[in-house]
Amino acid sequence: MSNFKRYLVTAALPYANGPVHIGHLAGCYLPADIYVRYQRAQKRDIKFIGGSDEHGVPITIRAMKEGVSPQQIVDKYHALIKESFDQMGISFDIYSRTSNKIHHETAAAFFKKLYDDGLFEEKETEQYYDEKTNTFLADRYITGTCPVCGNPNAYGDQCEKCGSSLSPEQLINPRSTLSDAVPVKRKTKHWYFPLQNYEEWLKGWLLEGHTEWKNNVYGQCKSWLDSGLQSRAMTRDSSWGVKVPLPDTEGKVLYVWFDAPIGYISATKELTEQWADYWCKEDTKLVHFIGKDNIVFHCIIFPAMLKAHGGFVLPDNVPANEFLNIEGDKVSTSRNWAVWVHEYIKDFPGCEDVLRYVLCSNAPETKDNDFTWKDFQDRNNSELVSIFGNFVNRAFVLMHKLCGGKVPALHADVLDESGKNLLAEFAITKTKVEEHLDNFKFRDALFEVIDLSRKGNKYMQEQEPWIVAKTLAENPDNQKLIDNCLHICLQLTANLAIMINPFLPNTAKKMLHLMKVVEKMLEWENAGKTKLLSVGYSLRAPELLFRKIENEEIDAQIAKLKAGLVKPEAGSLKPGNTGGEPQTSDIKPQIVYDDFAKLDLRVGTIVAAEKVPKADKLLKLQVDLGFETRTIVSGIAEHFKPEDITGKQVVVVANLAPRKMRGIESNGMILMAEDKAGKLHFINSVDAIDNGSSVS
Ligand code: B3M
Ligand code: ZN
Repeated sequence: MSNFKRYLVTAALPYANGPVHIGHLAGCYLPADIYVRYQRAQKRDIKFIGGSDEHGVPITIRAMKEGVSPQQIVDKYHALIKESFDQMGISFDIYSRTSNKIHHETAAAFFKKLYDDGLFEEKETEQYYDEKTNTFLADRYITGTCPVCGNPNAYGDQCEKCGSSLSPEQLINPRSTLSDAVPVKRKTKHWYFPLQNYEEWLKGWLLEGHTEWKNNVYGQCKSWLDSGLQSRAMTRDSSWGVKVPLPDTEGKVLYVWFDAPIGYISATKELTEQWADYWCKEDTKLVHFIGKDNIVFHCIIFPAMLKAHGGFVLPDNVPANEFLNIEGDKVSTSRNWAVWVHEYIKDFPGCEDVLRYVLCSNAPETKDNDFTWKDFQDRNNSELVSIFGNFVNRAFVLMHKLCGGKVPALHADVLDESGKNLLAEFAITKTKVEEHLDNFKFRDALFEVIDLSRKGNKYMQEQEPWIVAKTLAENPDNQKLIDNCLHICLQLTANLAIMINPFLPNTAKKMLHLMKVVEKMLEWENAGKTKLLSVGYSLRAPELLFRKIENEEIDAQIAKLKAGLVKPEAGSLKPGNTGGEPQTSDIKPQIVYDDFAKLDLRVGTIVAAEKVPKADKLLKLQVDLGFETRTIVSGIAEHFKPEDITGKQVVVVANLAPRKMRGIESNGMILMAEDKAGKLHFINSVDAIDNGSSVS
């Protein structure tokens, strides 16, 4: 471990075709960040590399569907993703993007070197082509009827209904998802990288040389290698991506999985002139943090590319995580079953560390795990608030009450066993945390830190300084017992700040503030020390580190998730939020008829309207639906006066899960039109319609 001079840590480059969700954080960015913060605290020479993956079919498809250019798509999502990472404290040294010039140059030069060395195979094949949109179609973008189960919406690579894996040729009535055209076969030439030539080398380097890798990673690699590798096309027909750097290759770009990992190299180049030290010197420890769907690319294909090119270090470890499900169901961006990071930050301002805590303590390190809002609440309320936060708070409250607001002395003459044991725990915990972090066991490491605070609570409970205080009149010497207890608890607080810092950096900062010490104290070498705060030093008044999370907040999140209210796009009208900037051309992702059929839309008449106190945007409406009158809270107060809208007819989403806003339960949502300027309008019908009529 220590024979490495420098560390290079990468986290997978997310596709810039949508926002990031908490599964992304748990799978890769959070563990990477914890690892990096820990190494930085150890004063290691380390670079943390990230960026957006801005090429590939998903981005061009998204652009086509939204009627904008791929550049517009990646600009929008790169900015959004970068901001989410910033706010969650993912402390990249650089967060770059693969549309940068330096990346195009680096990736093209890499390809050219392999080409010049004669390492590619050139092959002409027939591929499906959409003549309406002039695009070659990746298998995923062809649909048709499954020959196995008859599902009319099977994909060219797989039928999601029966699970059969397919090739486009097998589909009955194949159609392009882009234009509905019947795809035709066309000849095309591509450059293939013969992975089989690296099979023996990979077996030695990985299967024999890296038996220490996580089981899930090692196992996946082994099964790939055991079933034999094949040539893989490293170019594609597309106008979006890194142009193939060879003559007469108009309309051809590098395969996204060829260029994206090279993005780690280009971003390092962009970051520092010393980039080659990190990439080319053997005493660099290169670690790739990724999710499990990226294992083969990082453990087999990219290392083979690096090996073929020569001159680069190879990954020392690839600690991939499994997936995080949400409320028992797989994350699905198309079904909008996800908790979006930018939404979380809006809904729980100042609670970034809580999410970091929950995602780390429940990280899918060895198997898929489940995130539930209830568990989120429980972990916050019964661990962060009741154990860690409570310990620190009690130490501060009692120190102010019983020790004059200063760090009391430690009196060796009355120091008892439990005090000695707890002091010894500081260093023991430090060692355990180190061992876990060095082995990428983030949950276990975090558990040890929380456990140390649990021990602190237990110690305080046993010592009962508040009871001892009552004996002082009779026995003034007992102040020494109080001093010892609080001295130890405060030194423990300082240790907790250091050890929690990689996990919950904002919390560590707050603790520094309370203790009035500088950031330097957080250096890892200080962990385990028992004299971090000087005797007599006065500390600030207590402030709570964490707040309780209420049932209502959790219910609202569950309702929001279930009702599909969390939309990644701006511009949609939601209760309590009258749109962002309206984006007329920004059509949401396609839905199927079944999605639509779930909505129960009804006509209703607004029979009463009033302002919601202390909420500028909200009106509380009574809407007569014919069969009942509902209370609906709507974010339209800036657009209409209550008296102007009574009697108006509206379309109501009648089966939307109830949601509490400002303490009022809203039972549905009214629909309105929003113009370019963001102004809302009723869509009026000349005829009055019976309330309760359904709209479809
Ligand atoms: N963009 C795939 C993904 O987000 C891909 C990772 C690239 S890492 C070089 O799952
Ligand atoms: Zn099928």
